[in-house]
Amino acid sequence: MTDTPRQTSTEILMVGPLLPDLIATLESRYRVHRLWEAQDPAAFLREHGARIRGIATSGRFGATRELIDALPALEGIFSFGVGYDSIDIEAARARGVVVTNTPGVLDACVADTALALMLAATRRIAQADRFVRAGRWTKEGFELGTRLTGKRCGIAGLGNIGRQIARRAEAFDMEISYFNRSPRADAPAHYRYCPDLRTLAAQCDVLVLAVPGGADTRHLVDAAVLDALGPKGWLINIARGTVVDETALVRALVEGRIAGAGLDVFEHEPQTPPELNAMDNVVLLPHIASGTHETRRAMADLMLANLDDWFSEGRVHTRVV
Ligand code: 8YV
Repeated sequence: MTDTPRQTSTEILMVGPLLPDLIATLESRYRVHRLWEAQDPAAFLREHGARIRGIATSGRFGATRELIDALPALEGIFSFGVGYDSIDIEAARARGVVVTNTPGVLDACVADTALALMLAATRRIAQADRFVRAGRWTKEGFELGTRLTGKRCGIAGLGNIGRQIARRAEAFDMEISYFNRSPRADAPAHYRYCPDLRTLAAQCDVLVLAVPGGADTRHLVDAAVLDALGPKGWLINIARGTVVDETALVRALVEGRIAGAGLDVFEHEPQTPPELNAMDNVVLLPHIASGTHETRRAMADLMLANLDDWFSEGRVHTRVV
């Protein structure tokens, strides 16, 4: 993070705690209000809301219409993360408020995590680790896993992250098919396009979700898609919990209608369905796909560049609206 002159008269509202380094940098440059520490957020907004010109937030904390409406001087919402489904984009657009996110810088790490989940689930890596730690190796053999190399990989959402997942899966000799709103002209010719998700699920061994969250993709993966994936199929989700009907997923796993799953995201984070916590064919991560020192730093730098350049020059780098 580079130093810029202190601009402490500009007031920023931070919705929830971002990285400590990022908070420190923002506090050295702006007058930052910590909404999550306010005992009565509504009273806090009534008192300070009229002076706040920027919101600093993330995919986790978002920005509701109610919050946007409570800030009459708001110019911009600066989010730490690529997904903006938790930000009310229509409310921002209606008010002419700029919204920025952090695309590009996290694609590689998120794709790495997708591959880690694919391997961990099919090869039972987390389960094998638990087996050794429990001292069971000295007494019994460990169950065989499923080979990943050479299997068919179906990717829902061939955006920048989906593309990086496909490249990595190809290194495991996997055949690539994808579902997208429309075929991607820039996709390699040997990637097969599937116009509907159920067909893709029926034609792959591992279905990886890399679509954006939000109303358009809510419960895209339902019981019918899971049944198309079938008892030998694996579901990997590094997108958003809302993309999957979690009740249908739990039922499919309990009934053995799919082989297993690798999940970084959930419908009601940080809650995970208790049934899944007890299953060995499921790998559960606490939403860490972009969680490396390098990538989180790059996300913080990009978010700061958007925020600083907006308040000093009236321009941003990665604008959503
Ligand atoms: C972050 C993410 O963990 O970029 C996203 O959309 O979900 C993750 O990279 C998140 O933004 C932090 O809340």
